[in-house]
Amino acid sequence: MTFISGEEVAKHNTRQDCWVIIHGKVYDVTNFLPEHPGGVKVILDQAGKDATAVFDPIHPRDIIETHLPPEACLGEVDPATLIQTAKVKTVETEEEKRRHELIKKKPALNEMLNLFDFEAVASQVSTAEAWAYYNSAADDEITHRENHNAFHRIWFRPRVMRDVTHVDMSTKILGHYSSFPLYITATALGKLGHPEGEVVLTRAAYSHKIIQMVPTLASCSMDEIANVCGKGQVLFFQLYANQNKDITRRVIQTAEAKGCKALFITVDAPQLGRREKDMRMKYVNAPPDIQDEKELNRNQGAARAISSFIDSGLNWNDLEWFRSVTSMPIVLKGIQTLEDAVLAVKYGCDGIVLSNHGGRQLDFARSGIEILPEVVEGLKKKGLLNKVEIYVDGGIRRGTDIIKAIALGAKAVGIGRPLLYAMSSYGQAGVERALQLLKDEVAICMRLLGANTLADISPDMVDIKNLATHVYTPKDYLYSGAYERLVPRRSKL
Ligand code: 173
Repeated sequence: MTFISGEEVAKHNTRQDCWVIIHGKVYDVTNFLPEHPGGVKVILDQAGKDATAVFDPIHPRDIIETHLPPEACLGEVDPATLIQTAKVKTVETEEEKRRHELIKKKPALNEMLNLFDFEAVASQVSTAEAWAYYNSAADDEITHRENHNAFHRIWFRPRVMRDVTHVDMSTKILGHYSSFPLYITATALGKLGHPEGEVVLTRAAYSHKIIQMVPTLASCSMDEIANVCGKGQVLFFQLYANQNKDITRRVIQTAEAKGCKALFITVDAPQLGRREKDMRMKYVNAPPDIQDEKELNRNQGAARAISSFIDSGLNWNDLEWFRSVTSMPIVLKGIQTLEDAVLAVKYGCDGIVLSNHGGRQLDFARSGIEILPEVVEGLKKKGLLNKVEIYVDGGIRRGTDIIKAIALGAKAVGIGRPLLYAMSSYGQAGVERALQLLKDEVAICMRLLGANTLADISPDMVDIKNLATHVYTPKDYLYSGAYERLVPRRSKL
């Protein structure tokens, strides 16, 4: 292996001649620049430098081997010069200093009593970028808040005088055992929240015997995730279809070969929603030389930076092609109407997720839980209900939320952000505790409802007469913050 000095690397810092250091290796990425899904600019910012810290949270380790020809690796950087780079890096910003103080003061894990506690801690101890990316949602974030609020419009009709000494909350999702009716849904960029990324969730899923859906845009590679799986652990795979069908095929087939048991195709994101918290973060952090309009358009937050590969042409006719490249069951993630639920069944899908992408896509999309009765009733009328499993995600924060979804006909629910918050603030132990808290809440809720098993939780145990009534006008924080009240002028007379 050739050794190259840091000074030498630094000379290759232009669009015509661009080298970067990643994990101690020097790469010539000049020819790759136009192909980078995140755009040229983000790489050019790192030209001639050690890009590892910027690279790691976004990319799985094996992406270099899969995207760059072997000759792009020019050698290893001289370790002596790397030490210098590391020294420069350890200068802490004020923001980081404050964060490290807060980390020292964070409550003990056993003080976390519900998922909101984790969210509160994560908002303090996460890096500004991680918080902006995980917490952000579309436009005025009205759907984001509505996702949880909708559960407040469902009330219980508990049954009493039943022997509830034993409760069994286990179920099967697409035929696979799950200790309770919840799976970890796909969320991108795990390493923003924790240096190890998604494998933290994989390990916690195993210890709780639940299923994890692996995201296309994980920070860990499929290999890294499969390698930490326990015996018999089940993974599903979430797909963002690539405009290049060969890549899509390869991604699906790799997931299947690594043992994933179902393909969840995301159908609600042909274009990424505007997540302004995320976008603003990049604006603040952008170096002064790219704070002009033209460059800013390319620099619209972590999500948009890596989303340009997504196929906005995805349509119902593609389902036949998906069937031809995989034998995994196919589930559409992001169904939001009965009409599309019917089409999903007609096109032979095995499941649907009623989801609005955690409120990150179309603001004013209804919550999954609100759509559930409409879909269940409609499919039942058409004799199609037994053809698909129905899942709901968005806004699940309590055991009672899970039971409400089960009562209304969901097979299971997905959960995303809350576990990222638990992971960002307390690592694997945090995720395990968050899941345990949910399990405890589910058990209590079942007992107090008079249900021994999930099958005993029936639609007549919930009162949904107000579910679809949006009686309260959602608060529009941006509008209210900007609105100037009309103050009548007082006459001086
Ligand atoms: O919600 C998201 O942030 C998301 O799904 C996504 C999509 C494309 C790139 C990065 C994240």
